[in-house]
Amino acid sequence: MKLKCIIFDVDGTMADTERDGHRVAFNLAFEEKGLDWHWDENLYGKLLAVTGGKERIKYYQDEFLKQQVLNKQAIKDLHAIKTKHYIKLLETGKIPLRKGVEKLIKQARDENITLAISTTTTPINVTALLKANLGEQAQSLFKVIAAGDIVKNKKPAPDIYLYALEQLKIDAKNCIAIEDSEAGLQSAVQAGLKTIITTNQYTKNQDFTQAQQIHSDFSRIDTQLLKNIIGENHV
Ligand code: XBP
Ligand code: MG
Repeated sequence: MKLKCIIFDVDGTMADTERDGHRVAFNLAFEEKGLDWHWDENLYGKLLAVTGGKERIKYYQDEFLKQQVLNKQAIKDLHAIKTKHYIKLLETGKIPLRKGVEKLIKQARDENITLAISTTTTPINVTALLKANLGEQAQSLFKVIAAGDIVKNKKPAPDIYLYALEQLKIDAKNCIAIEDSEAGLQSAVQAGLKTIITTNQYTKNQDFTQAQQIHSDFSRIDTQLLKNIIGENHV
């Protein structure tokens, strides 16, 4: 089976965005809105059980505050402020790509392997992260960027991967997903994708039984390794 496409998750996989990016931006938005909420690193780890920023705010209200401080529209407004702060953090160069990601992107391009993105985060967050780290044209390196509210159900539902595959018009058997979290793994596997995991501090103890391989960084991940997983050159 030929490796035709690599589909990257973004948060936690391409970059360690959660603790020093999204979390910080949420707290800045709470401050700007005059809310006395603060998500410390430990609490944020628990909140990551729910993907999607708006969904995460709702989960915090429902399960931790146990009261509805904000309605749906107020959550949407607060989340827009959070996105503004997150983009600012990216633009000041505070969030680098994980070591090895750029090298893998370049290697895949050289070998004509298509690149795509499948993420829960807001689309502008993805383009800003790519631009800040790979330059103005970075977006064009990826054939498909599937992100955010474009599908109804976020990870662990398979919807965003299924959407990406539909846009790519490449069979799932010819693609490999790279994820960092259990929710992301479930999403990719349910969409029929072989998946490898690169863990981070928040996800290292999650259940990755369904993954092809688990890595703690990108040092051993290259196109040859991905081809071996897909079974390229095997009969
Ligand atoms: C990423 C997320 C996102 C970000 C916040 O999950 O869960 O919710 O934390 O992004 P994944 P927004 O890596 O599995 O895609 O606030 O833009 O939703
Ligand atoms: Mg992730």
